[in-house]
Amino acid sequence: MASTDRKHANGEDKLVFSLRRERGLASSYLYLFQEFWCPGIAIEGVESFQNYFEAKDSDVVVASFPKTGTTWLIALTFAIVNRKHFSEENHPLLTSNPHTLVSCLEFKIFCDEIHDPLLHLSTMLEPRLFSTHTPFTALPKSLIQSNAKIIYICRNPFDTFVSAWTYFNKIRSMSLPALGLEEAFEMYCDGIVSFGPWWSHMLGYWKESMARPNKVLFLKYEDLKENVNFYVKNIAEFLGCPFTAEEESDGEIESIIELCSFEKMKELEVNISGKLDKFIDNKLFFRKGEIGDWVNYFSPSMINKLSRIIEEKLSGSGLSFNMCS
Ligand code: PAP
Repeated sequence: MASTDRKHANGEDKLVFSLRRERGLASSYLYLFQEFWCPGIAIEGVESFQNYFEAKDSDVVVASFPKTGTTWLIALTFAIVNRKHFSEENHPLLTSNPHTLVSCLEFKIFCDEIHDPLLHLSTMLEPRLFSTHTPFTALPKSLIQSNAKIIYICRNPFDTFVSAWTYFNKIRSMSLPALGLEEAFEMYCDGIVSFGPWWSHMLGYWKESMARPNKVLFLKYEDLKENVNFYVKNIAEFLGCPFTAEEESDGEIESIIELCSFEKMKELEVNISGKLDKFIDNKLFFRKGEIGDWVNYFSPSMINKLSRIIEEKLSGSGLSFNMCS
């Protein structure tokens, strides 16, 4: 891999040193790389993903801005796509965290952990499922030009901020002081957050979903919460594997919803005591799973400020959010 010959600790190299950088919520630095704020440890992974990933038409990629519902959506997608292969009693989602079953392209596949990513990719069974936080504009050409499907999830920016602030403070490097709510909020409002700005991230996928609805399915966390049954069918249809009348009458949709529900996943032993990649406790992916928890954190001035930014950044796009349940 071309990037391996310029590897340094923390993923930093010559290219990285030339980039503008700011402190991240969880890492020493976020770098302004290809017009988004990339964590130092992900730059090599994103570059290798861009340079070496060869999409197959059957691929399915779940894309998201961090903390918007990735874990839930990859669980649902995995369960929908593989529903013929596993029974309810011995389903892999009962013993594995969804992030272990559906690997992140820039953090897992194209990073040091997998010795030969291309060999690994070539041996994966089809359809291959992946996740990514990479913005649409930075995706590899091969993924954009192929018939591979992308399912994107986003979430109202208020809850996304609270989820990110609580999560990143827990996984932050111990050498970094915790960021207070106000300080983190200012960074978020400036778009300085992993894979941000968040408005560009969602608008990139939103516009593509409008232009190519068969390529990108754009979902919102709040809509899934309101009517997950509808969206499970929607995802299956989008992926070309709709539920048959028999599957529907056998309660297959309800079983998938139950298996992937916040309450069920949070109580699984693997998600109570397991770890992802030695460093991150699986339990950190399951906090409250609610719409509107932001009301417990936001002051009136924060509400005003973020509302104004949402209005300014999303106006005219047709994209809007339900902020409370
Ligand atoms: P990631 O980007 O690190 O993968 P992601 O899964 O996108 O995180 O977001 C985590 C949020 O989804 C958490 O929200 P909270 O902090 O407001 O609670 C988490 O609780 C929520 N979540 C995780 N799994 C589910 C699920 N099965 N159903 C609903 N929400 C979920």
